[in-house]
Amino acid sequence: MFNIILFGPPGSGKGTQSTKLIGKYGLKHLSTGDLLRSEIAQQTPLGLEAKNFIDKGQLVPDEVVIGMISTALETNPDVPGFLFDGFPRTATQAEALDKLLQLKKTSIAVMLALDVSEEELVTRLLKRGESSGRSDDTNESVIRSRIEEYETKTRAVADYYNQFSKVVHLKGEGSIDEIFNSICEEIDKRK
Ligand code: B4P
Repeated sequence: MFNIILFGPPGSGKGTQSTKLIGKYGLKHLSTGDLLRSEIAQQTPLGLEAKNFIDKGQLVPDEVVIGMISTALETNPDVPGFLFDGFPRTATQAEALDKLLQLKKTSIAVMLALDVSEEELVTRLLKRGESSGRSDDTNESVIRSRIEEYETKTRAVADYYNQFSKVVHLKGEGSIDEIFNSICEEIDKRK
């Protein structure tokens, strides 16, 4: 199995690049953002709980997202590998993921971190908010809260994987294809 994490602040292009990467490498895409939005759309108890956090620009509690990922790993036993997008977002989630992957006798090959300036992130997310209908993209103060959550809680995930020399930083500004090519170069070195 070949597993990668696509990492970066909100709006850094994780979702955009993931769509292209699964097409090329056949990995199973696990986006906690997409899974949570699907729970919200179906108005499940989990979705109703998650919505309260997402609408404020806050992270959803660790136990909720770890449970969702655990189920997704169990229900996809025969895939060539996973592409984790937007997960893990806290050090607790990173430790839980390592344990879950150990049970499957596999691990993370590399964490690819997209670096983008804060002003560019805000511009991209407000632009997406014009058409996406996403409650967390339309209000600048909610977007700033999401970036703050990233700075205070999510950056620690890079420190966690740095201990194992698994982090590669890539420029997340430029054309979508330029960024895609630089991600593929890093994956191809390791496959
Ligand atoms: P996510 O769904 O993960 O959303 P994101 O971080 O906003 O998006 P991403 O980085 O994928 O941006 P995209 O490619 O779409 O999370 C949403 C919320 O869910 C979180 O705030 C949190 O509340 C909750 N959540 C999710 N996972 C969680 C977890 N593990 N733990 C706790 N809570 C969790 O790109 C954004 C925009 O930029 C798009 O419009 C795109 O077209 C544009 N763009 C992309 N690349 C570009 C480029 N190169 N140039 C110009 N524009 C570009």
